[in-house]
Amino acid sequence: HEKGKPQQNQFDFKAYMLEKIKIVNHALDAALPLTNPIKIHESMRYSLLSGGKRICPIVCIAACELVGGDESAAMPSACALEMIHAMSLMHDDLPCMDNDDLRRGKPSNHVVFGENAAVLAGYALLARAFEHIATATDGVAPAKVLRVIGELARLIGPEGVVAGQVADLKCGGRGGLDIGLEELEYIHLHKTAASLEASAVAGAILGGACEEEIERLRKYSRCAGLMFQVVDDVLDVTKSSEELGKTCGKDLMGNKMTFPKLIGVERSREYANKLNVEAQEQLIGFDPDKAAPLMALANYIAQRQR
Ligand code: GRG
Repeated sequence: HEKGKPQQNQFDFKAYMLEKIKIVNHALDAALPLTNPIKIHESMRYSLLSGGKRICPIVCIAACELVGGDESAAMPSACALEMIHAMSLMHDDLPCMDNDDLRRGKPSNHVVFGENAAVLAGYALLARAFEHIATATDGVAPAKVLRVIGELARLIGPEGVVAGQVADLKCGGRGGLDIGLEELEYIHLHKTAASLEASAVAGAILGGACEEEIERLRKYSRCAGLMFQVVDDVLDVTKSSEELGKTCGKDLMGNKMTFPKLIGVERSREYANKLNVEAQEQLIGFDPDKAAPLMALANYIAQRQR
């Protein structure tokens, strides 16, 4: 390959993602068979297997492989992370939370199965996620599996994703427009970045990373997670108004604080770029071939158009 060109330019990110999405989808299907009680399993499978970019599972697997582990060591945790992601989206869509009737272009879980089924299926997915890590992880020292369970529970629990959701609902309740940068970052570091952090840290632990590597991957994922939200906010204001009306009609009313509202579109773009650089800096020192997927993933988050 050409001299002096960064390795990630040669890396076929699209092919990598499509391949990993296929493997993850297959593992998810197998991890949650349709058994009794049928309705609750249908509801769980509806949200788990209805598309999605599978970013958390792929980060988990990529972090594991980056530090020299096998994909198989990370797969049960990768599936668990997607189960948790699916349950958080289901519960987020409920009338008592964000009250969204559409998810991924399809009717939300509670619209199809009813509110009580969506609440129960969410709890069931959360429990199943931890059961799956504990029972399906193979070839990894038990102490590592325990540490993964502890990290994951902490990052999605009352001081993690739940704390982010609480802060988000609280500021939405008072109109949402009187918060500052620090509070907005708090919300997104907890609501969005924490599950990416759990994914990278779990993958690193399962792959046999040393403490320094774990902390680098933690920082990478926090930067990438925050960047995801900054870019999302920028896309919301730059999308054509027609498309905006279709995809996020609620935000059109404007009672939600976003990075562009707080610091403007241009500075939001600069901030996203800064977070991308900071994320990628964490990967310096790793084998560049092995770091290519996470490098490319950060670029993808920075550059995505929808
Ligand atoms: C106990 C985990 C847990 C949650 C309960 C409901 C709730 C508390 C939290 C809501 C968290 C939430 C909805 C965060 C947003 C996460 C996010 C970035 C969603 C969009 O992710 P994408 O774009 O979605 O990766 P796809 O469709 O690609 O999977």
